[in-house]
Amino acid sequence: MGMRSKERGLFELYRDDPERADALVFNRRGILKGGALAAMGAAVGGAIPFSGNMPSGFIPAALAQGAAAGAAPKILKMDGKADLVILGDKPLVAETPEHLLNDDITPNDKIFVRNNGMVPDAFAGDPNSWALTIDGEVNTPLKLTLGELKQKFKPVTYALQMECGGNGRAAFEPKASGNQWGNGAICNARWTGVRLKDVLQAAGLKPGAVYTGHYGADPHLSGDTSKPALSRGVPIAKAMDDHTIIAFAVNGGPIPNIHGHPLRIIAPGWPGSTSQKWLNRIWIRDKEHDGQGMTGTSYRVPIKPMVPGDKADPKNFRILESMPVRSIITNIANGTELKAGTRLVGLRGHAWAGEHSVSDVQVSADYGQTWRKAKVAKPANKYAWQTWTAELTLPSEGYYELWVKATDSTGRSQGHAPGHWNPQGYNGNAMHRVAVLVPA
Ligand SMILES: Nc1nc2c(c(=O)[nH]1)N[C@H]1C(S)=C(S)[C@@H](COP(=O)(O)O)O[C@H]1N2
Ligand SMILES: [Mo]
Repeated sequence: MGMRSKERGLFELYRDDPERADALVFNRRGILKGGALAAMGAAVGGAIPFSGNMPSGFIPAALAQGAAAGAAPKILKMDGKADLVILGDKPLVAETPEHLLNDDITPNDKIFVRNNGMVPDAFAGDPNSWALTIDGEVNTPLKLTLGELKQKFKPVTYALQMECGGNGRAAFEPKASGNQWGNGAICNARWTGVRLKDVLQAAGLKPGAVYTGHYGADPHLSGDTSKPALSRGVPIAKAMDDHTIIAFAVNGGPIPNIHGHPLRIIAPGWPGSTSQKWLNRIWIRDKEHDGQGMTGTSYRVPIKPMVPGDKADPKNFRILESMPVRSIITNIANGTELKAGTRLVGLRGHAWAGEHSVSDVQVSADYGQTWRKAKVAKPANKYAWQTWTAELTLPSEGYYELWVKATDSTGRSQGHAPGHWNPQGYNGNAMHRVAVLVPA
């Protein structure tokens, strides 16, 4: 980690007052100033061969992410979990740094953690005795134990993305409220369960069925047991998708308690909040569900562009459904010092696009002046992320940023800053940037 804390001053200035840092470093036409170029080079730990391509207002990845002196990330210490970065303790929220997501199938220890309430005590009974109620707009309300679910319905196993609605939020400027996720609120594990569709067909949907409402056993943060910590849902069409499942296993074993043991929904490609953990009730609604997390501007995005920083009028918002296209570099950590003399860099990572597939991935080492196409693999199944590989050539020693951007099957891509600012920072899919240093 040779490029950390080379010069504390500029690190801290970029962290605390990026605008002033920018004014100090760039001149009014947005070109790096001579003395400042040297200062920035010192701050990032090496000369910057492609500094001429850096746009004004640009915060180098080495300074924008990772820990500056005195702000070391808090690492989750939990049995069965890798070194995730804690974003909040109450409720417990922890991000998987991008470079820990290199596996094609995310192992349990690397699944990010997002809670809205308290983590319930692990269910002490026989998991097969856990009960799930299906009621509301159905002909036959059902109360099924997990054992009965397994007996009555066909099990399916898929690799499925599960991504928090706020993934990428940290890139918004001005800051959006909520957990300041980098790009690590994503996992692609192999989930086993039964199709929600099969269970809803067994209950028989009434013609008035419009939306699902999900409930789990986790207590509200306030301790008030009459309030659910979170209760979101999906339109019936999404509930009837073959890949929306009620999962009782992940990666071949029971779901760990922190991830919703013994039963949860996985509604892939949609905000993770629709994937209810510790699931004990699905209420079929005759209107859009209005549970905890469904109203106001929660998990909602503006229907027309907002002035960044403006106050929101919930009237102009719609529910966030498909997650946006995103790509990450997973084989090199941000802030890596490569071997002296390195010129050819092999890159690898994943890309995904909510309801859509990824049609193109490109990488750049010169701040987006030139791009190289990556090889993109097909997904294991619909809603699995896609693994990509690429190579980049570096002309000399110095400080570089490796950038990646993906384009989805509808032509949407990623900018180097998140567009369409919104107060809670959804749909922020800025390119992932990884700073590397090639020492002299
Ligand atoms: N019961 C319950 N389910 C929940 C949540 C919660 O707080 N309570 N958080 C949701 C959110 S916002 C996300 S992103 C995912 C995270 O799942 P994970 O912690 O297994 O990664 O769970 C969802 N399901
Ligand atoms: Mo989330």
